[in-house]
Amino acid sequence: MSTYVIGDIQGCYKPLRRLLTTVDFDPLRDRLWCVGDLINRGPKSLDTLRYLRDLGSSVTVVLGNHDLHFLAIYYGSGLYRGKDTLQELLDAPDCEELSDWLRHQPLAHFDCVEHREGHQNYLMIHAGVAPKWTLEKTLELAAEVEFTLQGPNFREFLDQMYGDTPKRWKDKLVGYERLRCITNYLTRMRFCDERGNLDLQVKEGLIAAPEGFHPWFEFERLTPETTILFGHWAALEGQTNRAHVYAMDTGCVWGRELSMMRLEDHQLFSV
Ligand SMILES: [Mn+2]
Repeated sequence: MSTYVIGDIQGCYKPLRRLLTTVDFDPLRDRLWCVGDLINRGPKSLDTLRYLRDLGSSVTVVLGNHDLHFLAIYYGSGLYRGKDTLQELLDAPDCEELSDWLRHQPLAHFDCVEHREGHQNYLMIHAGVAPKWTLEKTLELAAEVEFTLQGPNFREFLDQMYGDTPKRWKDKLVGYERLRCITNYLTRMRFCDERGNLDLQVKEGLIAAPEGFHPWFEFERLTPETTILFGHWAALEGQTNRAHVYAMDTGCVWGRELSMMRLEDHQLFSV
């Protein structure tokens, strides 16, 4: 059995299938972890979502900003944007089932994987974790959003989800401001400052850091006990310059590569 973590697929169904073929991926034996942004911007969101859903218990997904954006559109609160490529999915006869499956996926996933030299803990999130969050806190806060997204008020949450404020995490935040803030850290963050103030505008690589801001992973406190797997930031081109922090988005949807890492030996594969 092998466990593979794959970068942002964004509807790039053919590269996904090609990459899985190169490692002879077998859903009866192997596991596939997806860092989120399964769909949108690429050409085949419907095929991608059907395929991943049909992998059943052999797939583990965390939700990305594009996945949440799709849910907001489908359930009526999000506006379809010019660059979105979700129409085929929205028109599909099984869109309801696929949306329901997506809505029940987590925003953070923690697990232990056996290596040749023992075992390693992994945390997978789409974007990042706030500076002062511990592992336990990250999982608890993610669960608050998951609980809402899977509960009776999920439409109201999707309505309230958009927005760049609050700029910074505070334990005393309540209601939808609290849930929006958690969601922004876990699914949208690239740069923040040491107090956790978010910059949600800059999308380029490390040299584009606004004054006083740094990549979020310069502040994280989870490594080396836990290895972090994330996507969302294609401009990093897979490089974080930090041990135990793996940037899996290598910009397949922008004509670059789809990347995957085998967790048992950290071997990389890409198409
Ligand atoms: Mn993203």
